Amino acid sequence: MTERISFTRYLVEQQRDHGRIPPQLRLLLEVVARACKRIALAVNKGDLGDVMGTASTENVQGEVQKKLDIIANETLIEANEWGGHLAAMASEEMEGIYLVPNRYPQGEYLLLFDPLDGSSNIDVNVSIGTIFSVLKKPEGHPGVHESDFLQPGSAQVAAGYCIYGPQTTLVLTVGDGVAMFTLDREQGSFVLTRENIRIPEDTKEFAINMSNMRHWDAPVRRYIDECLAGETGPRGKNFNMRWIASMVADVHRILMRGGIFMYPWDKREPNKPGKLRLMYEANPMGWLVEQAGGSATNGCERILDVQPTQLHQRVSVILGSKNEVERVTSYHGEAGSNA
Ligand code: P6P
Repeated sequence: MTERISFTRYLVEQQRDHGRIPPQLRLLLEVVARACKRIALAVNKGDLGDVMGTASTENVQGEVQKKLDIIANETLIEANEWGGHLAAMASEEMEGIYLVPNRYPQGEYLLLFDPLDGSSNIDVNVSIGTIFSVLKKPEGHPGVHESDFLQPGSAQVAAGYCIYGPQTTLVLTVGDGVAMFTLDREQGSFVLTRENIRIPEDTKEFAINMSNMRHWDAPVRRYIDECLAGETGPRGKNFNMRWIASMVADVHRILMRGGIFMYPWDKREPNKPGKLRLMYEANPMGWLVEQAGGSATNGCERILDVQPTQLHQRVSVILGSKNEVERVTSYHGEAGSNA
């Protein structure tokens, strides 16, 4: 039985007893957790607050912003800009990086986030979430530039998400496995409810948007066709399918019971490697999955080894149960296909 300690105590013990995180990173993560609590309050208001529906603006991705996208983004910026832990932030909702204003002390960390992932589900009351990733600012030069963010996922010092679902649950890794914290609304704090999460290496459950099937390349088509063939096919077992269209919710399910999640390259936009963003979706989720014993690739190489060239670059994502991810990746290898 996991001892129900607070998020703060967990971080203090990671700092003091395990030497995993320095004080400044601990304080940063506590600020992010508090911001997620405030976002949860706004999300939970629904139609009772003026938070539903779309704003009259588009984000850098050209996507119409939901009011809650903007609220979540502003909440994370306001919570993090004054603390002295950060040098700058980057968000799916902002084209350029956000430098900590000069009136505040500059810190040594870079925070990246998708403030509200899955926001197409907001108006239909389906789970959504905040995804975050923490990097260290490179030393040796004054100021902060966008290029400082362009580090591979293997350089992350912390990564996690907060899922706003039937429970509000914060999931975190600092490189010592994956821990989950459930928001206790009576005391207003996150409480450790699971740790040392392990993803089963095999699964019978895949997550992919099947409506794109005609656009996939051959290795993905082969893998899904084999799953659909069931116990009489080459896999010798029947598969189930789930697709929530909210990466946070699909990844959370995989952390809880296994599975494979795929958003692969497809020929609709051949020059784009995929839909999902590397820096603040695939990298944090990829590290969490690896820390829980799973795998995360772009079809050809480990997600965390991809060297970023642009802040908002996209990537194909295949992550989850190790043996299934390796199978799909081997099919790509056989086909010599692009990622
Ligand atoms: P589709 C949400 O917009 C998102 O970025 C991920 O959270 C999710 O997995 C994916 O896109 C859903 O994409 O094309 O199925 O709507």
